[in-house]
Amino acid sequence: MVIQLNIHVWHVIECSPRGRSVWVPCILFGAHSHVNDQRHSSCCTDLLRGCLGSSVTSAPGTSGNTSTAREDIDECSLTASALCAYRCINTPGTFNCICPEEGYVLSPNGRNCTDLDECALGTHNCTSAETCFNVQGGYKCLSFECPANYRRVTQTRCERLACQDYIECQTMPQRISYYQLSFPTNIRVPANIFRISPSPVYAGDNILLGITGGNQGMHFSTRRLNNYTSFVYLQLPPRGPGDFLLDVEMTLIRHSTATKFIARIYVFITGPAL
Ligand SMILES: [Ca+2]
Repeated sequence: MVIQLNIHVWHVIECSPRGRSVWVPCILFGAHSHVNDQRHSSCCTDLLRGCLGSSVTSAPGTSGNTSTAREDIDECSLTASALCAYRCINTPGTFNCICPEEGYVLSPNGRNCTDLDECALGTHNCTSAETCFNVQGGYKCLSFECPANYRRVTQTRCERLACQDYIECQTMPQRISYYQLSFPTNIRVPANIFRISPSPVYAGDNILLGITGGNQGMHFSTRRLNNYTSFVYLQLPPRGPGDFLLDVEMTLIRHSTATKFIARIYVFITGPAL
């Protein structure tokens, strides 16, 4: 038997191997909503009639009761959390998923929202002196500044020009490097987010790592893997989306000489994927 759902009813009941029934959107079965799988047909017939009542019709050419009733079902209220990743809009006879007005486009499955990469699309408004960095639901315009007595060697790296004496050479970072990363608020903690190690590594190298700025709320900390490898990690779950610019200082002790390096890490915590 082929059961055809009335086109105004966008749900079908799926019969699981254990005999339980669950609501699933008809879209999973295609636009025509045919339930022609033998796995479904035997047990779903009665369930469909029982739950959807007069809205179920039999396909032409098959036996069965036929009704022309057209009662709208508010799919959004029935399964509000399951149908749409962001927001469900009920309409007569069906429903639509929508996405936030900016930063997303509806995914091909009609339920999820895909982030727009404004940097790749060229729809950002960053200046020519800034670098565009794509994040979930938006983008960031970043500027990588080199302080006095440093020269820019790449777009994201500054090298110290000179140091006057031994003390200054020990305390003034030799290099300042910029990095950027992003993750959603529902990240599981603790989570390593950044690995730091000298390159290349020599026998006897030892590094000390510390966060010297930007760690509002003490969300981040450092931990050591071995003498020459450490991590910056997220130790507290984010309370919501937020931006950080962490200053992470690495002191490399090599052949009894200490050299400082600074990693400036932009961290963008965004809302969860839609
Ligand atoms: Ca984006």
